[in-house]
Amino acid sequence: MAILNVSLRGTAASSSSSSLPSWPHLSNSVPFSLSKKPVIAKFPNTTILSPLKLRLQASFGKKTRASLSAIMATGGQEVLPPALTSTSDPPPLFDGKTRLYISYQCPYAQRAWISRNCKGLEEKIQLVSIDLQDRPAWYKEKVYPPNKVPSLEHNNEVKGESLDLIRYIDSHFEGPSLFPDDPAKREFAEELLSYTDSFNKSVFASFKEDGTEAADAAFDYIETALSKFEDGPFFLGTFSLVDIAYAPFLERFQPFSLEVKKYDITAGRPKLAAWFEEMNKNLAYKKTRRDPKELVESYKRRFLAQK
Ligand SMILES: N[C@@H](CCC(=O)N[C@@H](CS)C(=O)NCC(=O)O)C(=O)O
Repeated sequence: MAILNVSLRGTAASSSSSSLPSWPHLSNSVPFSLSKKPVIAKFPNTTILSPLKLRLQASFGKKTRASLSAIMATGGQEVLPPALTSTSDPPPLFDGKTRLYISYQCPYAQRAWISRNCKGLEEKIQLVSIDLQDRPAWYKEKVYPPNKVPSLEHNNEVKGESLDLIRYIDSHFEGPSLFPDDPAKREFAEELLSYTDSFNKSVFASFKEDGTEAADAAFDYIETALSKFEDGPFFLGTFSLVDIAYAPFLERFQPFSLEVKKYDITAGRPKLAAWFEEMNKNLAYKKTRRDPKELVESYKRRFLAQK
């Protein structure tokens, strides 16, 4: 087993051109192994293999990898690894591979996952799923001290924060650019990206109240934003990181509002309705989508229990 000792580079200043925080990795000596307790989540467009199937698949070696590439190239199903738990060993950290640590349930992680898929990086950036309810200690200790997902292991550093990561993935890897060159669009992109947190907060606040006033204003803002550029149905006209930043949250807000608040967020908002329609045609995004029923149930537990 290879033991890799790597020098400390603990500060953000020493990280690459980006201003993202990065964490040093100390050493790695533990082999990757599969979780004993797989979490099988439901995805309309994706398969999560059971550990047994995954082992079998690994043993098929190159041939399987080739067919996996073929599956990806044809835009078919991606085989997702099971979530790692407190009993799982870490992957062979800092071995030169690029890994995106996510939770399949996390909308922030989903942003980075969509960006990876949109750039066609399924084979270059390996997904590592973490069970947040039963988190492996090594994740905090060796990978990402803030102990949240998403994080990206790349070039012997680990970076986090979803909005920083989607920019990082876009600018540090090959694949179609997800950020426009046009200065007016770039400026609007910055405005929309900095609005995401307050947008989410307004909607979350409305979920804990009886009315929909707080959410109305937030969704109206989105409708107006979607009307600004007319060269396509997306926030900046054409598809971009802004759509990726909002999609995981809008994906949850729509079915929850409809079922629990009896509030159709697309009613009277034709641009938002068209945005959902176009987003749902995007295969890279669809592969990350959760079962809407599951999303609604999880939001019910989170918001209705507190009322
Ligand atoms: N601001 C962070 C938020 C990430 C975040 O809160 N992730 C959640 C899962 S959805 C998490 O890791 N929670 C674990 C914890 O807070 O201990 C980002 O945008 O990446």
